[in-house]
Amino acid sequence: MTTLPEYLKNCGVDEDLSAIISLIGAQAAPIRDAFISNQNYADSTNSSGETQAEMDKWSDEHITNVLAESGLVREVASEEREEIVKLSESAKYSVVMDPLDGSSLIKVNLCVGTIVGIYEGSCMQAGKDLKAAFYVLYGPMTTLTVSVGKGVAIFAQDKDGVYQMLKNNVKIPEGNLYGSGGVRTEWLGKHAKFVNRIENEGAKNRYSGSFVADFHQILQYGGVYAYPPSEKQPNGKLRLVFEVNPIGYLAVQAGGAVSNGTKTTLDIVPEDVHQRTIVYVGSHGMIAKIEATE
Ligand code: AHM
Ligand code: MG
Repeated sequence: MTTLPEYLKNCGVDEDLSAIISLIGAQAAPIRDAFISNQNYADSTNSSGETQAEMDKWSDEHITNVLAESGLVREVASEEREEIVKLSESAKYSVVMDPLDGSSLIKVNLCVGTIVGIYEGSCMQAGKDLKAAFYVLYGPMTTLTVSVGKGVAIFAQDKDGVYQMLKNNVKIPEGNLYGSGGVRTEWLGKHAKFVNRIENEGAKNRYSGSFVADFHQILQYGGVYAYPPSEKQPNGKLRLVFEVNPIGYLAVQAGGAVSNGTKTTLDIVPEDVHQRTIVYVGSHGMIAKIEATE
């Protein structure tokens, strides 16, 4: 079996990038341990105005501290922090992260995860310029799904904490699953028409409320994850930098696509680190259908 460090070496990834991926992957054990004593919501909101779970704050502080100590990271931008944190000025790479995505599901013990993107230079770059993207899923297994621009591979942690390859060259099949955020009665015309069309073509609804877990399913079974606009939230809910770019990059590396309903989100250079975007991510055919919907 190929381990994560072996895979990254075979892909020609440099030592610092490989070390950052492995270091964040290794935080799965302390993050899992922290769930039991951080079950509640905190008395604070994040920069998007959402109530933070204790685990949101815990994972954010924990990963940021580990990256600061490593000396390997120039900047960290986190969904849970207002400002970009400057770490080691001479370091080559910067990290963007949603330290705990799907955190409303912690209390009910459903699958949540950590989403990470890595850039050379600063954090404020278009998703197409990512050097690596990955997510760790805290499910029945701890898995790490990664791309360093050479396709997508999935690893699972063994009993010794080593990430062993489960699958290489993962390709999104066309599939017929869909998951859509928002409230159906608040969906606007284009999204409603799209869902109506794919349901009539046999698409089946599966949505957990954890983007990272819902995407992991789409990655392997095919279909589309969507967080559409509404009157109240014209740009949807998800954040471009921390959520949509890393997942979108992985989708494209798996032969799929990501879009705001009109064009790819990977070309957008962020103006605000917390900006939101409408997102459709998944199989090529599904993304072509939303883009073709008026
Ligand atoms: P989070 O990063 O605070 O967990 O928020 C993002 C989450 C996504 O994981 C998920 O797809 C979405 O919000 C669920 O939102 P909703 O409850 O509106 O369906
Ligand atoms: Mg999130």
